[in-house]
Amino acid sequence: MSDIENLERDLLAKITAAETGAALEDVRVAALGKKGVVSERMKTLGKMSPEERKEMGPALNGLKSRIADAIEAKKTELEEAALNARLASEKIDVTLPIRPEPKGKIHPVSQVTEEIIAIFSAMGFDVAEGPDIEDDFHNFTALNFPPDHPAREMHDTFFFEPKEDGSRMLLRTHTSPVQIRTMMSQKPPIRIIIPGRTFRCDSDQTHTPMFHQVEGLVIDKETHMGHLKGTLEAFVKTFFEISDVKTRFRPHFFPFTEPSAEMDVQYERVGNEVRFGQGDKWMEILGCGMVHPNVLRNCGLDPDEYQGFAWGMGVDRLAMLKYGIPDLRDFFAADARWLEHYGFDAADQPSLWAGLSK
Ligand code: 2U9
Repeated sequence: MSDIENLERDLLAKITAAETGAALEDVRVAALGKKGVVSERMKTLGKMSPEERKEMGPALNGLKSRIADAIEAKKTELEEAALNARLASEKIDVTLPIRPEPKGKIHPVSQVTEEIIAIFSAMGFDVAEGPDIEDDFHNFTALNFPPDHPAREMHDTFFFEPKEDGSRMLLRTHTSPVQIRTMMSQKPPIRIIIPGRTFRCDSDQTHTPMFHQVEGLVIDKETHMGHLKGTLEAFVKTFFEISDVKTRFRPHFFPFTEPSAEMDVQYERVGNEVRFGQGDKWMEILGCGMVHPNVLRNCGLDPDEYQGFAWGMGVDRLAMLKYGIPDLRDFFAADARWLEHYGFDAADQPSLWAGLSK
């Protein structure tokens, strides 16, 4: 057997024996590196006679390329083996029950917020968010509040200390500034809902200084009250999980919508329980209206081209109504026993296909 055949057999045996990428790299350097055995042999070609070179040239080139191919093939084999080993070791059985049992519950406010997001997401709405600390323009002026509107006064709004220029930042009294920011930065069509904390200087059995809202906004061409009614009626049916329910829209006033309305839902009280979709009483659920032309103009939109509707609802109150929770103040008392009773399982994410609430 020729010298080259012996060398090839020796190198192929070393390649086969390499068990790791590092060992294989050592074999490669020892064979094909600058001072490797094959490279050293190649260097001898220059000193050979033309006849010798004619024979040894192709033989050495063939050896070099077969060794390089064998190293490449072995490299792929080692990588595949490593990946398979990793996949086998990281295998998990997702059908196993959670152990230990999860501790803690999802707060009804978080649960109801997620339910509302699930419903409007299915209708094609995006979720938008914005800062809790706002300026007067985004919280009031852009929303068509006149300069002397009572809601700007100290008894309603938490103001910060005035800045050097006399302007005062404030804790947003509603999530509506987020709609203003969205309209000023995005081109219609806009379909958003805005869940978030809001703040008003108010505290009694039915009011807390911090509460939660979800507001919504649709801006498009040729939007009208029919779209508003259809959207909100569909929401109420899905949220309260009733297929048939009467609603009524009572005229109201908000500076940012014209016309404005409050939406009432038919209900009946059975013992301590509120049952929606039956009876002859009316419960106010949310406020709504067509976006005021001044608000559109304040955001750089032409009211002759674009119209829209908006609504706002209190999440805390909706949670009390849906889940029969009697006192609002308990929501924020951080009482673990209350949460154990009224809270929700973390594994039960609300969705329209798997059920909104368990
Ligand atoms: C823009 C234009 C219009 C949002 C709206 C209401 C009606 C409303 C209350 C419900 C219960 C607040 O939590 S609550 O006390 N909200 O009645 N909100 S229309 O209208 C907007 C918002 C933004 C640019």
